[in-house]
Amino acid sequence: MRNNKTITEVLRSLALFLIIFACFAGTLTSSVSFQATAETATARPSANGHLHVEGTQLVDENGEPAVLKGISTHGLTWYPDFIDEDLFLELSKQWDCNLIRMAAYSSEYVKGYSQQTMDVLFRGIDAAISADMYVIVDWHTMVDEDPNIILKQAEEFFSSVIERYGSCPNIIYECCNEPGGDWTVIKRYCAEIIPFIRRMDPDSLIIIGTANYCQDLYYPVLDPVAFDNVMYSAHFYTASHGKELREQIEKAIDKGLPVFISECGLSEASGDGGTDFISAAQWFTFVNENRLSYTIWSLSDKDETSAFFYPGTSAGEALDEKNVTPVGKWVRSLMRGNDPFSIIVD
Ligand code: IDC
Repeated sequence: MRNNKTITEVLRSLALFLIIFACFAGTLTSSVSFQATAETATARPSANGHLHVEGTQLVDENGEPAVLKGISTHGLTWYPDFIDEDLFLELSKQWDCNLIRMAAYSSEYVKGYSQQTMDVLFRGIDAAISADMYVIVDWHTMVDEDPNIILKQAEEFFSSVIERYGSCPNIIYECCNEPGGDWTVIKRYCAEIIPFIRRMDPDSLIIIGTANYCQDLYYPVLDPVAFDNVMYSAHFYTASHGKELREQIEKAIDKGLPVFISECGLSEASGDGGTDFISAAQWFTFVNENRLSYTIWSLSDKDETSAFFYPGTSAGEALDEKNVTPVGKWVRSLMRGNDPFSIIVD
């Protein structure tokens, strides 16, 4: 028994070493591999490699359009059990997700939970890599935080990731989620953090959080950052936001702004309250028509409407039918490529 455990531990360490080595060598081979099809226009790191931005479109290593669709975790230190290798593999294979976003709350990191944050984050990145998914490393600042004030911690956070994974094609950086302050404040932060990341990972794709809960794209349209290969985030919650925000996003894209829906939800903006699946169908029809990439909140069993699993669900049983909430079922159907207006959940 003891010997078996030791052998498993050795094999696990060896596997991790190989993954990290492959990332550094730029020849990642994951335990599963998928081929993107024209119908879904999705992308997989093993087939499509490093992504970058051309005009307003995300494209793969060969310049072909790439669409990422996936799931956002809840706070990494609050729901660590769902950061699980087997679960990620199932989400990748059974739910057809090619993206997972790791929400590392900066408030937790600065409050003394930096080690816990990094442990769970690394476990999640490893799991995403072995499931052949792209992974967003999200420095999850909130609207009441000026990201400039915690710049040093942000630098420490991103450099730990890059030191470990190098220039891994799976990894996308979200330099801030829903930052506090107006666009001038956010732009000042970008002027520091983007060159910092790029010094270590020059070709990296970076998502920038915009003002007012990522619902204010006009300022970046008028006054974009001075770096290429960046996308600006827009966030929506289907029971709170509608046509007005869609029109704003569409106008921003028309004006040449590359937009990434780094977070959205099927509840009210609080993460709880009612659901609105008609609005969800309208939103995701819009998202698909514009070939936007997105993640949906949240991979958790928190007692709130936006969660995919009922309270008390364990990671091992998360995808069992009885544990998946109506929001989780809707998301699963969407991921599998169904027309948003055809999705009916009980
Ligand atoms: C919410 C969670 C909720 C938690 C709260 C505060 O759903 O359980 O108590 O954060 O930490 C966002 C944020 C995201 C929010 C989510 C729902 O990026 O952190 O999560 N939301 O309110 N922007 C718009 C909505």
